[in-house]
Amino acid sequence: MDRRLFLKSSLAAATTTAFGATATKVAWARPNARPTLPMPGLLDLTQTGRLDLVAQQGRHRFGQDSAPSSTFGYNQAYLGPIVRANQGQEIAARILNDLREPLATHWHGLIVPGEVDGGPHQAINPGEVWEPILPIDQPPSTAWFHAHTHPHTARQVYSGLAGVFQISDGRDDERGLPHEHGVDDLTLVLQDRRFDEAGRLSYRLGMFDRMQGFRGDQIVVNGAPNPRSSVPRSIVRLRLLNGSNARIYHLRFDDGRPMHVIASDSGYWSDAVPTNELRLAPGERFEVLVDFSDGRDVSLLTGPDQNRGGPGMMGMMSNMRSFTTGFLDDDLPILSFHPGGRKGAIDRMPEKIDDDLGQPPTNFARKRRFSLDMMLGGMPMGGGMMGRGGAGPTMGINGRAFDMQHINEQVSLGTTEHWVIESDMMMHPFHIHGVRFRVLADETGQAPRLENRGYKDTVLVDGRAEVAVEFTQPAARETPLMYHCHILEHEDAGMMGHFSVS
Ligand SMILES: [Cu+2]
Repeated sequence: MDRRLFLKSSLAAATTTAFGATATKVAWARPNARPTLPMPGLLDLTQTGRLDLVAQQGRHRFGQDSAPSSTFGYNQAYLGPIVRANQGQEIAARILNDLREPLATHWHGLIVPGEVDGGPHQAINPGEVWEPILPIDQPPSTAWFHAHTHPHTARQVYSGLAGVFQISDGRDDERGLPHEHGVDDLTLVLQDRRFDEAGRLSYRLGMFDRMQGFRGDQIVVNGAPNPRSSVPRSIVRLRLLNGSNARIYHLRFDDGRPMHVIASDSGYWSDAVPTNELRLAPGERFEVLVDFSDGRDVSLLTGPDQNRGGPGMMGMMSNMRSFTTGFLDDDLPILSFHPGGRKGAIDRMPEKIDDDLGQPPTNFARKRRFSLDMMLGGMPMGGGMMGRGGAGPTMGINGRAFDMQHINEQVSLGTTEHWVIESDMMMHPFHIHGVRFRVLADETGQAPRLENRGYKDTVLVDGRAEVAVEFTQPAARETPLMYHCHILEHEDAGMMGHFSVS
């Protein structure tokens, strides 16, 4: 065999081993073949107060010409409906697990007691039903729900078990916000995926995926790769959810036009704040307004995700680094917008959105420290890193992998605490269940960066983040609340803990 050919084929084999599937750009990604943006139906609970979900297996075609993929979804083949409830409602939910494996369904962003939170302690068996009552007692926001079955969260979410949960107070007109679902109010679930040659969804974990979290080379929006969307020539609201397993998005428009941020995870900001780039970590949500009144076509892109590990991890894995360049270093198209002839309801950018957020709390009942640890055991490619019987690396918090039987922290109900979260080697999005918090400090070392203004439930820890957490919901030891890294492969590998509140 010719030496260059030999090198090329052994490189391809090594890449396949390291990543699982090779990165295949499929034909249906051509711009002229781009699908129309799907918009899941709105399941409006504001009159009924009842939420019926069936977790089911399905077959979903990601592109028009692609072979069907085996997927999971809630009430549909892939993803779930967009659920809308009103602030002050009590929702009677009923979730039937029609899969052939256990499933826990967590309400990410709902500030509810531990016994209805849907963490790993509340997994239901195939054929069984879970009926939590959800008190919706929090400000309007874009939350979501997704699989949280330990240690299968990453695969289950990747397969499609996620949906959006909007909380409304019916005051969008007063705020001057667009609110016609699917017209000038678009909910966008951003996910990166890999596909095989036939366009079928692929989730084969290589070593890098276990270490750094799984990243795909194509961005799928609401289940369609790189779609196109017709929008009115006016102000349009985008509700953005990062529903990816590990990718951090750096969102921007290809013509540089601003996004005006009006809300983050847990509610509105006081003012619409313009920015040209928005960082969106796994689990985070933002609502932005975009002005399409000039009628010009424009595309939303994401810049490279650099979260591949710092010097420590890269030193250890440096001989493999060349395999991770390539698709991770490129801009990726997400979604193109095509303003049509019609004008929407809102043609003026609102300035004031909601009440002043006020300063974060300064009085704390307690301070706790959490270090997010990739416990690699100092053995490159060896036993330590491939612990857990060779299934992958072990990860933990404060040196300890998640243990269903061991409650890590006990918190007093009604208190506010100061949590300091630290990371090395990589950035980790840290999510706390059943609460909202304010970010006191982050990697900027001064005032928190734009993304960390406002109330949140997930914060990207780049070295260090400090948050002020309000504990308003009880959680018994049998049904504790969770805190964890939202890189789902890290969570499954043990970077998670749980706490009771009483
Ligand atoms: Cu992590």
